[in-house]
Amino acid sequence: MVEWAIAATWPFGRVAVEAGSQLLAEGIGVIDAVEEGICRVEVDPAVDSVGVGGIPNLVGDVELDAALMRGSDLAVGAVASVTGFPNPVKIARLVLEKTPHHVLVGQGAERFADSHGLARGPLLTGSSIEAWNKRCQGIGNSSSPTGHDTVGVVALDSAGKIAAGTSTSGMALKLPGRVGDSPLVGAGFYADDVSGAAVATGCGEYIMRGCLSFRIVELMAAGATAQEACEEGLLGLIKRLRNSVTLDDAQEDGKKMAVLAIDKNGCVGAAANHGDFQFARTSAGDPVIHLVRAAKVGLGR
Ligand code: SD4
Repeated sequence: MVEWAIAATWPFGRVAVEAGSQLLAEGIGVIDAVEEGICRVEVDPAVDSVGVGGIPNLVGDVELDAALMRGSDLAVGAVASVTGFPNPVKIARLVLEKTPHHVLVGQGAERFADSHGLARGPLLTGSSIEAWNKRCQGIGNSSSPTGHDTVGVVALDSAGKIAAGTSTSGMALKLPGRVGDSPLVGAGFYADDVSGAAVATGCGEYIMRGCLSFRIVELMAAGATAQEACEEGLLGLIKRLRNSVTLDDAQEDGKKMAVLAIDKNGCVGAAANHGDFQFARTSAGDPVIHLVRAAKVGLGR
């Protein structure tokens, strides 16, 4: 029997790790643990970039992206541009389990969620409306697409099964219908029991150009540790894009990227092109929730 382990992006991922680890400790399957962990973050109105209280798009609607991937058979469920549902990851789970498809968007996803009786609920909160107004006026945060964080969760259960999941309101002031990396398999997430799982957070437009999560899982498949894979994968993308964009040591929010991975032994790694990325993790062997600052990678120019 392997030892379970779970990790989630950002300090707000602590509640995901808390909830998910309880299930893993009880022997509940990894996809349930990942989904439940993400659900907890989605319904927390204090997290201003995921689910309820998430960042509105350009016209003031909260459009959510979410996904789940099961590493045993590479099955995926994802939704994009969904409004009116506090838990888009629950829709993603239903897509994975109840349809022959992998991705549903917008109204189609919402109708599907209704047909399965998922709860609708308001996403805008007083503070998200206030933040949106300020952004539109260029107060505080600039009117550039700043302000965006994804909850990404990777986990291994005691049966050796791996899963990954994501949920986000995407980039602030995004165009209606804009889809980021978070619901795109291989870009924002990937999971394969044979080698490991990875999730990404940050500028989706750059992350998807490198299929970053898939790349990191492939590096683990080739023998890299989770830490080595995160550093090499992210640095490789930074190098590859350096002629068109400067992603090294990103100071601007809109250029930040970070990755988090778990290998098939439950070892966790992370990397970012800035110094602000922290993640939460715990495991059966060390059942305390640690908040860890990720290694910063860059070209050092
Ligand atoms: C997106 N990657 O929609 C997401 C946003 C994010 O940290 O994670 N920001 O592009």
